[in-house]
Amino acid sequence: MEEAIVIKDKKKSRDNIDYLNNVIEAVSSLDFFSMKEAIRQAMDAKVPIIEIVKKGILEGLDESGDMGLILAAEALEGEVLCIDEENRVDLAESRNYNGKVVVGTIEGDIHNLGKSILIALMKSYGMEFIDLGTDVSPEKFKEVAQQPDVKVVGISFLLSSAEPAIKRAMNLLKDGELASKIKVILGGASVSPEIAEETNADAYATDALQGVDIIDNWLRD
Ligand code: B12
Repeated sequence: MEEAIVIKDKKKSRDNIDYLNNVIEAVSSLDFFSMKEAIRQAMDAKVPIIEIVKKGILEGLDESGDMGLILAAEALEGEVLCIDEENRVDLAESRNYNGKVVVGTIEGDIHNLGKSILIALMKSYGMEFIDLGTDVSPEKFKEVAQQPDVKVVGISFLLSSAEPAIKRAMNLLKDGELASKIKVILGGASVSPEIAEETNADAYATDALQGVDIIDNWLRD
């Protein structure tokens, strides 16, 4: 408790680098509550989320490995759920996006941490999205993509055994009128240029930072 007060007192004199160093340190320490606190403080100080991810969490992960990665993604997700209009600081001016993004992890796959990071970034950009969760059937992706305001579908894919489901989903999404209404981006550790090409995906990203920039461009077309 006392420590939290000391940290707050120092807040004004620190710049973004100090906040980011705190995030790196917290992630390296594998202490979940320190991670949440460091992420929250950086957000309160209006350090852009994209920087928190890129120059904080991802740097800290170099030292903390898989367990750090799991905890950090969970911590980020928790804090990012609290982002409101005022805290959308990543962009100099607010952008008028035309359309929503649907995101989900493909059927058979329950990994959700990468998707959470993507959502955190989308939220900080002020994008509207529908999160379908994990283990999402190709039919469900199609059903929701048909909603009139949906313009982008993002599919997360970590398990290589889910490849047949990815292909099925892409067949449904790239069929008929739906194909010209929406764009599809594949993401996650199992994505490859070959799969993206073979399935006619509009884009792929193995990194949420690239992914959010691609989506940002599409929603402003
Ligand atoms: C954490 C984890 C788990 C956790 C998941 C917890 C959770 N809530 O998500 C648990 C323990 C549940 C788990 C279970 C399993 N796992 Co696992 N898991 C991992 C691990 C260690 C990290 C994955 C992760 O969260 N990464 C962190 C995030 C931030 O990275 P990311 O997902 O790649 O996302 C980034 C980008 O890819 C991108 N991104 C992700 N999605 C999207 C989507 C879009 C649209 C865009 C644009 C970008 C994007 O943005 C993120 C940030 O840049 C990986 C190994 C590794 N180091 O990658 C294995 C791994 C993915 N798991 C694996 C396996 C095999 C399993 C199990 C089958 C194990 C088992 N025998 O039970 C089960 C499968 C359960 C299932 N049905 O899905 C294998 C997959 C191998 C393969 N190629 O198929 C891996 C690679 C481990 C290994 N080396 O064998 N796992």
